[in-house]
Amino acid sequence: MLRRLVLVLVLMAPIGLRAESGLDAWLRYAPLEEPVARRYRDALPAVVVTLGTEAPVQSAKSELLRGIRGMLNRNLRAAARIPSEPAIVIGTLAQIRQAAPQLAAAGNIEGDGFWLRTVRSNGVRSIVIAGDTDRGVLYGTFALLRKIALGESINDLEQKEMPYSPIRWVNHWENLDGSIERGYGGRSIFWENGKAREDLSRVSDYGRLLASLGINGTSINNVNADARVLSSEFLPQIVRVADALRPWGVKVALSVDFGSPRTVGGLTTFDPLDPGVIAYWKNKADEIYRAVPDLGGFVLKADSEGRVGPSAVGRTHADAANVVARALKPHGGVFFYRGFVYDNRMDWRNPKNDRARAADDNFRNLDGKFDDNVFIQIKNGPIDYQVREPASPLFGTLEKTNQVIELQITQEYMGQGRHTVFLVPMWKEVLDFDMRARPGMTTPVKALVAGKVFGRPSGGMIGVSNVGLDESWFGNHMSQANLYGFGRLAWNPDLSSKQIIDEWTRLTFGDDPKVVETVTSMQLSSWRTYENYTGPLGLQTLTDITGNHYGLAVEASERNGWGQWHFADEKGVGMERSVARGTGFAGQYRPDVAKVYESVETTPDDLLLFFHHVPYTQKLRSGKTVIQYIYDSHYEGAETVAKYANDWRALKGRIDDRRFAEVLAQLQYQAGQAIVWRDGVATYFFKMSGIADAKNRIGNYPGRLEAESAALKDYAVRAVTPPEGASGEKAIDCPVARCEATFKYSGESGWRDVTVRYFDVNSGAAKYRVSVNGQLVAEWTATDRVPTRRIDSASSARHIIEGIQLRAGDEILIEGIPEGSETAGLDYIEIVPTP
Ligand code: GCV
Repeated sequence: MLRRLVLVLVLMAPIGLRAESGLDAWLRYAPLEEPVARRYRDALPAVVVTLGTEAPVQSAKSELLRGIRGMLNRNLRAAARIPSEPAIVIGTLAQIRQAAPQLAAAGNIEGDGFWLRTVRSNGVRSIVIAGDTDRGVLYGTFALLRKIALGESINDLEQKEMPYSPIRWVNHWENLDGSIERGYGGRSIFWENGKAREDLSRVSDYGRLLASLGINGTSINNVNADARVLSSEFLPQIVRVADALRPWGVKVALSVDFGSPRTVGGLTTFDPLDPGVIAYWKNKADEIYRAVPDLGGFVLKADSEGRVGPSAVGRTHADAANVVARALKPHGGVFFYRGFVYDNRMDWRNPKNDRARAADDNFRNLDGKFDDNVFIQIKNGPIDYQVREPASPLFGTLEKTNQVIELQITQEYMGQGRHTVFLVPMWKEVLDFDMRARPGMTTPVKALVAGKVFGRPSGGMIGVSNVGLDESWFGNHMSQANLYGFGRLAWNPDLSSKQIIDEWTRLTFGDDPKVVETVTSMQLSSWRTYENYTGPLGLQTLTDITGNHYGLAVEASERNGWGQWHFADEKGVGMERSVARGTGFAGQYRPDVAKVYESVETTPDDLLLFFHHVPYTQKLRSGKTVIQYIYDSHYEGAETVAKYANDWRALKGRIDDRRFAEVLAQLQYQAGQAIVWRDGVATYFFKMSGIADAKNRIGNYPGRLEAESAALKDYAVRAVTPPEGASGEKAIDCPVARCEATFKYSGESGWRDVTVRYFDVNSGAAKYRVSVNGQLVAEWTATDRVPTRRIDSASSARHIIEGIQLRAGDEILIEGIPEGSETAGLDYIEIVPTP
């Protein structure tokens, strides 16, 4: 349905700006407005000199040519020697010192950093892009192009930048068959049918995006690893992908399976202390490095969600990590050992059990036992990418072990590319959070993971990206801001969310002030908005935890071993994690932080229910009760998304038609889903608590007529599971070839908008036809793709028919025509005055 709607909107749009697919993301190099372009043309030399022949430096040169051609409509002349006229000179500092000492200033650059300078020598003005490494040259080039695209002056350049930390990587959870675990932008750019894709041009495009942000490494297969990646036969496939990324300075890493010595190595064990296993890892690393000498290293998910790990053979995580790390060490490789180790079969009846404790419990006693090329890769929060979590205590625990933070760019629990949620503000809260890990200094997470607090040799940030073959990369143009923001923060975590989104918006959609204002304010508020309707106060995302992680299912987290419990009952809600009364999780933090989380009074409202079980009548700092906050935040969230869609609509003609239409469709869909969440969560808690909404909104939906109360021909009424997935807890579906539901309008006469709330499951393409007094007013086919085959909140969709003249007694007939396993389900219609 959504795709059709997009197509219709595209066709209807007036001829405007050229249609853009989103493929170039923030590297569009759109032509600059004439007076601005002229200024840059005057300031820029006509020649570009490239010192060095290394692939990233050559990429820098071609990128510069491409960018200047796109933005300024000028073709720079490429040269290998410094001319006597003004030139842009690009190379490493060492190369520049050798070829043109007059252009190199005293001083140094470190760690993939760059230096942009305007140099006047012998009356000639040059622009020098110097890098510490080849990568630095590339990063400096992208920085110069960004400055031009953002309209910043390049007249007297003196800008030196060094990244905050050496590890700025992304991970990909891509399976060798081309599917992606938790990917929402189509099939894998790397793999197809067990091999690297024939055409790897999208990998190269992706490398370019990564390089523009300073990202220098990526793993290319799922952490739920297929052991085949380590087989000798597969090696040529890895070589091909590494070749496609190398020109962009992006190293490749592999996710490995800890059982590989046995599953593909022909051994009888994978015990890391077994001499045969030690030899297996060493020989394997040697073999891979012979083919890919610049391989970044390995990533491992062990003892987690069914993956084998050292516990199966009575060894520690340190034993496991060090054996693999020692195999990588001679080649300069690093080993990321994921801190995401937990038991997903925990007994929920034991009030001391707590999944949040797992990372710290597993690694605390091993601090100092890991080799120096091992990194514990720690998710931002102690659970699993929920809409709000505190920073993982493990960041503050490890002193003698390297660590990196793992952030999730792909929006697994955050609306899966169907909801716009800009995650940078959330990441910043964690990165800036002071863990109080060392007396006498501030110890924010960003400094801890960079190794700056305890003097570790290295550290950094890893983002789970999972882009796909869709031209928009993520299935939603707005989601690109998360990859952009991740990269910018990995380079410099001190940038503000505002600055990042401002840059991204202008690079992605242009400089029109109304566009910039609309997009930036939407993006900046979008995380809070999403939290408002999916899981406020630290409840975590109230989604289908054991299923698709997308739709609403408040109790899916409960009474199972996955440990994402919120323990809502008649009296109260929240998980008690204090030391005094709960699981003791709060005590895993350093004392100053632990004290804050220990008591209800000092825990911030946003995390209250993460740390404490409280009565629904518990007052928040605002004076509002917890239950009223749950109601209000859901209404507020849904209203805000409706406003996003309206605000976006006002940008028509200011953004190219294609992206305008696609984002509009996405926001309208999100606005519809936010209502489903609002109604479902509010009803659930109303039923559970028995406490009325002070504004009396629950169950009172102006103009809503339930499908189960319509006059039905062949449609059958059915209960929906979980009940909060449908209005009135019921829906109707059609067990035969064609069914009818007739609604009688009993309101005043006038122009009305009619919303039809139906169910669009992913196993068919049912048709709907709507007539008023026998006159057809709308018809559509339900072909949207959402991750459910069931009639539930995830498949809940809406079709709005605007401007119908209705009089009391008019009959609205909906015909449902099932197709495949899609039964033309209906939830309700809602009739409201046309605005
Ligand atoms: C790759 C969550 C996700 C899984 C993912 C896992 C992980 O549980 O739902 O899909 O597995 O995290 O990070 O390993």
